[in-house]
Amino acid sequence: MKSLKILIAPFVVPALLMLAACAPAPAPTAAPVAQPTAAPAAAEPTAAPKPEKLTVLCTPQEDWCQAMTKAFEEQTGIKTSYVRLSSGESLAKLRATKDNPEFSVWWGGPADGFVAAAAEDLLEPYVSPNAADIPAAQKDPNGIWTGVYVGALGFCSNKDVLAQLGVEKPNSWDDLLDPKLKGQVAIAHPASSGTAYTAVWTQVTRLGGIDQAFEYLKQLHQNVLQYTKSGSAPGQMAGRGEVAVAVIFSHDCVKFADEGMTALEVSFPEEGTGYEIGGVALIKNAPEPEAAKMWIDWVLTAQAQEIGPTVKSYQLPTNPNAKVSERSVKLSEVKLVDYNFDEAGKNRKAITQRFEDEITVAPQ
Ligand code: S7P
Repeated sequence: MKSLKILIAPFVVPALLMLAACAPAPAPTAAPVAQPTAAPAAAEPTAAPKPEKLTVLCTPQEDWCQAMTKAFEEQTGIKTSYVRLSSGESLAKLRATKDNPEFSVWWGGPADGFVAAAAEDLLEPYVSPNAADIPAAQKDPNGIWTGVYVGALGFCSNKDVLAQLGVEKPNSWDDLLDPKLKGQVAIAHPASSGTAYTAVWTQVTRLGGIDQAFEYLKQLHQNVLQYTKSGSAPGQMAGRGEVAVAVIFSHDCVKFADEGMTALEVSFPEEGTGYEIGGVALIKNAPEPEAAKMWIDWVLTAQAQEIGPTVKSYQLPTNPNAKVSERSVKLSEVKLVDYNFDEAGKNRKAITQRFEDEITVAPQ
């Protein structure tokens, strides 16, 4: 029987280690909302009118999107609405509405999705003054995207189902290939889901190439019951006992367990796992650019980054002054692969197409 091992990360970037080790910040009492700094080149001496509304493209969990937009609206008076879409869906939406964008800012989802969007000229660089607080490894130096949270990918298992199957909690990527787990693994489709794409790029990184990753994914396909649209949905399937193991971000598994799916437990692969830097970015030709910049300034503050745990979203904050929930999985406690967000983002289109062509159509 394998035991769960929590290993010290040899590859995690020093800035991430610093993040995990940071001390709790003082309570964020009445922190002022940062104001956008970049004045137009030929600014008139009169003050610009206050933005009235903002539409956010929101990728994390629905309740976090709600809590964030509500808090921003209360603090700024800007009428703020959102639409929740998965990462790949967000990319497709931005692509389809490129000439007439519906959204001004994209908040949440792994950074490689933002890299992919930038490669298609869908984003507008914006270096927030508050980005100075965010570690260099967690932001694009040119302000294409800035990190707002981080979290590790993991296995989210239903211990009752595992017990019925006579299978131990998985501690390795190869454990997911156990024939006893046929039809018992769920993961999202990487074309729609940033979570699933993180899982795919993790294979590329740990196995040393795209072809090798597809070899593994073909084997895994034999045990996969379903590729869902949303990245966290497999965790809920495991929570309901529909499958034994879900491959999702570990913080989503903790959230579902805290919300009542008490048979769920998190484990990590000993070989190393991938992680995300959740990003925020200004959308090119945004209809509400000033409000979008105010949103970006605000989501980088410690105060805004402490809202997540109030709705059981336990991603780690990127602002070192934000308090870290004791329910958060610290990256320093997990063995991570050397995840290259730029490379992952640049390869996203080709890899997701190949996944569609080679994996989803393959017999089981
Ligand atoms: O649920 C929160 C979270 O896991 O969702 C984001 C995720 O990538 C979006 O969902 P998709 O996988 O469906 O794209 C993560 O950034 C975030 O931590």
